[in-house]
Amino acid sequence: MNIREITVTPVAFRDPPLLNAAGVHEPWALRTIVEVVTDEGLSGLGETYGDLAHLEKVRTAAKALIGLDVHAQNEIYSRVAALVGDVVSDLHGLTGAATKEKSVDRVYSPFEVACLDIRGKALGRPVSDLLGGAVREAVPYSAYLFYKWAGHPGEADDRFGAALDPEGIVAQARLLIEEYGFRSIKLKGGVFEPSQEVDAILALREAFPSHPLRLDPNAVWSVETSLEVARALEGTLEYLEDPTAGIEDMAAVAARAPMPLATNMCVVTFEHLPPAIRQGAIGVLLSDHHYWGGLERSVQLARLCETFGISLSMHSNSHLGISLAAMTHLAAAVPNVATACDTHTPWQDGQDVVAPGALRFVDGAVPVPKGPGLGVELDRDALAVMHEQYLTCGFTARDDTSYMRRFNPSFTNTRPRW
Ligand code: GKR
Ligand code: MG
Repeated sequence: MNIREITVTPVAFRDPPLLNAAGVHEPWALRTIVEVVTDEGLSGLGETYGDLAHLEKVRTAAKALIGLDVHAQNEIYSRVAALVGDVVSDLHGLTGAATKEKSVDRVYSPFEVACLDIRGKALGRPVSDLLGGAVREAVPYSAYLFYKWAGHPGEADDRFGAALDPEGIVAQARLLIEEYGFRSIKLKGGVFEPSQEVDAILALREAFPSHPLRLDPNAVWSVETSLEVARALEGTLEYLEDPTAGIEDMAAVAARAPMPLATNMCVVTFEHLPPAIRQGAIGVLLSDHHYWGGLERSVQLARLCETFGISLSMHSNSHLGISLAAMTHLAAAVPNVATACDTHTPWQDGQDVVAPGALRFVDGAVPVPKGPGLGVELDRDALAVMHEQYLTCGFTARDDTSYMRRFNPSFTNTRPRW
């Protein structure tokens, strides 16, 4: 089963003004859709980031993989590694430092997922079977709350409305839980004074007494502030995500915080694991196959975490259904995913490149697609529309900070901020 052709299609879709430590989401989110076709006519899908520097690497890699067997993952990885010469970083910095290894893993990931999709189709088995077999029939996700403006400046308000204080956050949680049935809640913090964000968590606790809660300020607090927040939220949080920056400072907080610390920022590639484990910096790793080198490497990561007593959950960025399908197969096949995974799906509000029907939420969980491979099909009309949007939207890289500065010129993306 050799690769005959690879199509790489950048797409853009509408995104609400979600606030975070780096600024605010722009009106368009970007992704890249990868379709691999074999000489036997089987095709597989992958999805990755849409930033131009990354897209160019994906395009270059695609050309270098023609003719390779879809099972030859070591060879595919080496070819990608040979091409991704430099470190490719993103402008927002919300997924931690860029390294050479992470840059290679990010480019490799969509090809690996697409090849697994093909291998599953060839066998007539879901991707979760290729990863060891599903240990759960559905994967629970969390209600991922964001402080947000009512709408993008100059545009009509969106249907989610504003959420700029604890009441707004509780209202947003009610909406998402009502629509999706989520059974745990994550709040993206790092936007307001830490005490306001503590109040929002306490308001959520009161409104949803039995939903596990998490708070993630994307490392904008000092060690001192992190400890103050951790003490104020003792007994309230399932875990505190990336309160502060870097393995050393995370370890300093972890040593005295009453709850486990989680990260998708200080441990983002295999080389970060030894120092983080040595220093006891984290209790939970938020894996993400988009930068951990695909699904099989994420399974290997899960085994390592189990060995070292680190629990697992999953990180997300704005994404579409190919990613959701891949995340679901992965989390279904990894026994030690202990808590609900993150997803941005509700914020895409129905926009997708996959045909409707294969993915749905039942009580906050996505049933693992049963069809062969990823179990999702491309909606080619939707793909064409989203590609056209990419060509006309005027955005080529996610830049939450510059967009925020248009409305608040004194905003800076510095750490620590509090
Ligand atoms: O979408 O604004 C966002 C998030 O802040 C995202 O970019 C982060 O990478 O979800 C992420 C996180 O958990 O840090
Ligand atoms: Mg995070």
